Amino acid sequence: MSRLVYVLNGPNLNLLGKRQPHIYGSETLADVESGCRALAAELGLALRFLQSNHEGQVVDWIHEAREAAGGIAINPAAHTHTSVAILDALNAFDGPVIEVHISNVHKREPFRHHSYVSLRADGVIAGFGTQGYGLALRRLATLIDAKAEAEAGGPRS
Ligand code: DHK
Repeated sequence: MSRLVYVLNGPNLNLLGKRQPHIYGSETLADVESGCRALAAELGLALRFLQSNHEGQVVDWIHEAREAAGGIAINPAAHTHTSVAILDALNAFDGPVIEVHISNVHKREPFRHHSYVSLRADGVIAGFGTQGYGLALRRLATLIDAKAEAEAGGPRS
């Protein structure tokens, strides 16, 4: 079981720290990436940390993850609420998937309350700010370990 994890970020997250800081906070995406890299090293995970404003690019990265990765953490941003294409791509991925939202989408406009990605996600984190990324990595590490154990025929002694 691969310990490589993809952390995928959708549209406008390149503006993190500058865009609506009262909602998304003041950390930049580069800050989030360096926090994730430090934690991944602690957890024994390798990381591919990516952002795109284009839906098809996110789909292509999920296809790439199918071949290489043990898990995916994804903040699909606005695509959360619209993208059957991203849901279909995630449905073609075998490992654990954790959906991350920086803000509490359920406290916001009604159109943000529905997520296509939640139909596939093994867990959803919302409203924990950028800390949610670290929580997602910890959960992925647990799920990847559990899957590896199950594949090896039970817990190691
Ligand atoms: C980020 C976005 O860009 C929004 O479109 C989502 C999500 C919420 C977040 O909270 O990280 O609705």
